[in-house]
Amino acid sequence: MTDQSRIKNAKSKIDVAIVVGSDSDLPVMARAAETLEEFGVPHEVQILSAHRTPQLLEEYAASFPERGVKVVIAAAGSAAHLAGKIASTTTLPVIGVPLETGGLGGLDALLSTVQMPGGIPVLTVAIGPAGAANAALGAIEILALSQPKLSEKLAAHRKKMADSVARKNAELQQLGVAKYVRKKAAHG
Ligand code: AIR
Repeated sequence: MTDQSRIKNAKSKIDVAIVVGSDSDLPVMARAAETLEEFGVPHEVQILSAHRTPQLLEEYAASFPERGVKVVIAAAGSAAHLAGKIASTTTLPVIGVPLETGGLGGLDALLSTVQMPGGIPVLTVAIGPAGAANAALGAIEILALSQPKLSEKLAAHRKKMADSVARKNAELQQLGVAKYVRKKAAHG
C-alpha cells in the first residue's frame, strides 16, 4: 500500500482523529478508540510518524478541515514529537498521549510531548493506558460543548464509575481487608 492510498482509505467525516507513531502503540491506544466507540463518536486511527513519515503526516493534518475533524489525539513513545508536529499545523485542540517504550518508562515521551514552546499548545495526559482513556474522555468533553447527548453520556459514565466504587467499598466493609484481597487475587 502506498502512503497516498493510506490517507485515501481514511473514512470521510469524523469528529476525532487518533494518530499513533507506530503499530506498536496500538495495544495501548486501542483503549482510546474503544472509549470513543462506546460513546458513539465517529473516529479513525492512523499510523503516521513525525520522524518516519513527516510529509504524509503533514498531508493528513491538512485534510482535517474537509474531514470535519474537531479534536486530534496523538500518541507516541520515545522522542515523541507527533502531537507537537500536528499542533503546529492546525488550530484544532490536540491531545498528546505519551507512551512507554523502553528504559525511561515513558518519561522521554512525556517531556517530548508536554514541553511545548509557548504559542503551540499540546494538551498532555498521563503516560500509557490511563492517558489513552483520558484522551478519549477529554475529546468527548470538548465535543460535548456542542453535543448535549454526549454530556448526558459523560454523566452516566461517571455515575457508573461511582457505583462501582461504592459496590467495592460495601463488599470491603462486609468481608474485611484480608478476605477482600484474597477474593480479588482469586477472581480478579
Ligand atoms: N515514534 C515513531 N516515530 C517517531 C516516534 N517517536 C515512536 C512510536 C513508538 C516508538 O517510537 O510512537 O512508540 C517505537 O516505535 P517502533 O515502531 O520501533 O515500535
